[in-house]
Amino acid sequence: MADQLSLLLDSAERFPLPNGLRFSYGTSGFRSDGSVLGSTVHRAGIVAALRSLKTGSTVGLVITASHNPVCDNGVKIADPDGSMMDQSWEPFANALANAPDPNSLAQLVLQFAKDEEIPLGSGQSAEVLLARDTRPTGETLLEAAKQGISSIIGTVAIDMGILTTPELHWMVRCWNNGTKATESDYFAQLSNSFRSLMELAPHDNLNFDTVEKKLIVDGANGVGGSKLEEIKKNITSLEIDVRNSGKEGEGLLNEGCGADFVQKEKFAPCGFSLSDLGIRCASLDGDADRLVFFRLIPNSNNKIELVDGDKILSLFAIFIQEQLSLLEELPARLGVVQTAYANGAATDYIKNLGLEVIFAPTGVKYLHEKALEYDIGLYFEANGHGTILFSKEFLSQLDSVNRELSSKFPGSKKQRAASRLVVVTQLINQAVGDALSGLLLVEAILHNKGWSFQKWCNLYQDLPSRQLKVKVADRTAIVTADAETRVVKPAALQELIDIETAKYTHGRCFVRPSGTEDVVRIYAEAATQDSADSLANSVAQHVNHILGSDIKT
Ligand code: G16
Repeated sequence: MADQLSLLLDSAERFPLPNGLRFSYGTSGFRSDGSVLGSTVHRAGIVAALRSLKTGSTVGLVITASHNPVCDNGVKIADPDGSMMDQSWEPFANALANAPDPNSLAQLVLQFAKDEEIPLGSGQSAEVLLARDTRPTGETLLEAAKQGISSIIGTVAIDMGILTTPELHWMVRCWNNGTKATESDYFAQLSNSFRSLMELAPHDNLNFDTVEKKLIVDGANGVGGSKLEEIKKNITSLEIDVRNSGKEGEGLLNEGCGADFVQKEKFAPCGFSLSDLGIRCASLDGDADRLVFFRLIPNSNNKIELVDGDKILSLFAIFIQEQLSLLEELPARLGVVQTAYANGAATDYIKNLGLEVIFAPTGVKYLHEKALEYDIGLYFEANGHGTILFSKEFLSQLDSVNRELSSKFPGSKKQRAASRLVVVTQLINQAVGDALSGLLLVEAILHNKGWSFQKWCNLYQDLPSRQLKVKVADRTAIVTADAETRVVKPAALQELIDIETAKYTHGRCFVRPSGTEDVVRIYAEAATQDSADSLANSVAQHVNHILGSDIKT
């Protein structure tokens, strides 16, 4: 233990806590300006190493600030199954990130190891897979993470390179399932399963719309564009044109582009113009864990028709439900998880499909947890972050049904439905929301259904909505409840929101502190766009008045 203590002290000495700053493991790990994150990432490395020791499995650590501006950076930890780190470890991660000096840091580690019965210094080995996105501060922070990891005796850090967040999560899951998968395995899995699903499209549907082969993808000038360029080399049935791929001269990460910009502003990203009218387009965020689709509206100054996470979710739900309806021998409990940001029209639509819908607070870690309660759990945030989870039991039943049908009734409708489901389980990234795997699944489903983009858009009409953000002195002054639909502190704010909301037909409004930016977010929905705008604005004024702020869209 003496060796362990001195190793920790030496290492921590090199990464002092910046003066006057506090760090908190938020919606998606630690985030801040990249230049102040050295100590935080170093300490996150220690947390990851301990997590690996505790679980006796490989864990992951990824350095990214996803949709945030290029000057920001962040770090998140992936658990052995590829999901976000168990929330019960967040208080320790927070305490460690804010430990004032090496001594208190080392004491926290030793005490936590004792409390959690972590075999620290016992000779047990541990392993952390590392990745980062393309941010300029990434390389230095990666080094900080490596040093944090190697300050726990017996832990090995394996650098997997520049990856999307979902790639790293997927690899962690594979490594713990016995396959030391690399990036080329990821590319192969996505392109092979995409091809298989395309080939499983029914040939007997004469009512097919023509599904345009061309797709333009906005890569947010992040890490996803170049990965998609690789994947598309093995895909012939789609013509993918990647824009904002992060190459020299194409623009800044997430600036005027990317899924967050497209979904919130409802404008085409930079690099898109009138010559793209009529073409199906998609947008990834900076680390390619979010996905939305859109199409330019003619004569509208670059306004777009948006297909957000809710509509992606609806498409996935319909497709899975359709396959299951052909397979009465495969009963499954399907559940859909959304957040308060889900458009009211989307929730109604999914409920009308006969599906169970439940709500979770913002942040995939919360949605993922709920989706695990079903045989098939589909979750999506309106911002395009989501995936589909299949329980182990369901997967094994599906496998045996598929084998039996393939041997007894090859080529039958039922057998093809079972095969489609099998391929969906391979194409979708079950570790975490993944824009690239989601994008290919959308494309393959549209092809299977013979649906044009228009038909998909027409599934239901979104209620008009508006999102605003307000910079406040202390966003933590807002405390919410009921999956963020109500403010419990300050209580006066909720009373004002209720009064404003009651003024509008189909009015709905909530506010919440962001977990990734220093702002309070406001969401409003109403029967008309003017009403949604006006509701959002008046609530923003109240937030402004109560908390002292500065309104931003
Ligand atoms: C992260 C989470 C998302 C969540 C978003 C919310 O996104 O991964 O699940 O929806 O934060 O951000 P905020 O709390 O600021 O509204 P990302 O893409 O930045 O990792």
